[in-house]
Amino acid sequence: MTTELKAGNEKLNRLGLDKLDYKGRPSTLCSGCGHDSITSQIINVCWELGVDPQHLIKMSGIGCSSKSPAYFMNRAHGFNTLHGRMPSVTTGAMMANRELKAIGVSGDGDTGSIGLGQFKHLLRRNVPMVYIIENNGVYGLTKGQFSATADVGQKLKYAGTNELTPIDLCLEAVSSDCGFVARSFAGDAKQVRELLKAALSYNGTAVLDIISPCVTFNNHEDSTKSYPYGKAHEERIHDISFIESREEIQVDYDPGTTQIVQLHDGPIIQLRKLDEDYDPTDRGAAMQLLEEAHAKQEFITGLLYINQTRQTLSEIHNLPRTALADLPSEKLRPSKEVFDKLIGDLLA
Ligand SMILES: Cc1ncc(C[n+]2csc(CCOP(=O)(O)OP(=O)(O)O)c2C)c(N)n1
Ligand code: SF4
Ligand SMILES: [Mg+2]
Repeated sequence: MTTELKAGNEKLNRLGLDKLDYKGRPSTLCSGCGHDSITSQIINVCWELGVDPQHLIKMSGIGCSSKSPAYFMNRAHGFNTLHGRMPSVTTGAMMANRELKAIGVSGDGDTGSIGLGQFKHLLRRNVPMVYIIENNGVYGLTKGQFSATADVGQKLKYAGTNELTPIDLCLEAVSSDCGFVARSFAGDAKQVRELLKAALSYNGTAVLDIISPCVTFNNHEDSTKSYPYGKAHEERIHDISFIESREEIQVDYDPGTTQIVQLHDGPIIQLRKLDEDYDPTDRGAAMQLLEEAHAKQEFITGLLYINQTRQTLSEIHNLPRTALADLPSEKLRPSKEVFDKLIGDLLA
């Protein structure tokens, strides 16, 4: 158990913090917006896992989704960057202090339209962070224009008909060999919660593409990003449970029905197979599943791909555990000899 009772029956997590300590400001989003459901699960999971708010950075771009970090974890640091530029700012922050934990919240426009190049390079670099895309198929903040994930042929009252083929952000992530790729639905609180826990325990970039309906501009029955569509069509490729390493591990093992994935530092993800016989460590299978789902207009959710063999950017560059700001200047600056050699080489 990660929670304990203190006198007065108030629940505290292992840092001695109450769930209220993980909340943010009151949301200003439309009532019923999927983004707020995701925020609630971030609060629940961070409290339950005992994530230290003072070592967490909340990063975002611009959009209704990108406003979400204001609504969770008041005690954490936050940076609302420019539209589509959250990946590069987060890369810089994680290079400066690899001991931080980063949660980025972005939108389908922020990631799939203006920020697609930044997104791909973040994945290529394997910057350690949880990257949440609150995917509603529209630019909610600027009043409902189609985004790059909108379905071809979709009609909206004000935006007209979308003529362009959608970008599948999970497919983009798998093709960049991102080591943790999952899709979920804001209306499926349990799955969002378990995937968030696993993503927070993953060492590298963990992408969660969460279909998060915009109740104001894109919640019609024929939209694949709506509550009615999600509720009627969600097909989970497995049931997922996350088991922390400090808990006693009791796996209900029924051969052929569960798949165990052990993360590097101990925690376990247990996947219970539903109809599909699906192996999330097979990159080709992940791409095929996504292609097939796209062709058949299926809304599949779950952990699509996991690969724990890639080094993170901090590991590749052998960064010190100490934040750069805390290193003494003699460790940050090259010595005179090294500097002279460098200049000499450049002039040669
Ligand atoms: C450089 C730049 N271009 C365009 C905009 C206008 N703009 C603000 S938010 C946004 C789209 C947001 O859509 P999305 O990321 O899907 O977030 P949502 O509001 O749907 O959650 C756009 C185009 C901007 N702020 N900056
Ligand atoms: S406009 Fe859409 S995305 Fe923005 S807060 Fe309202 S429901 Fe949410
Ligand atoms: Mg959007």
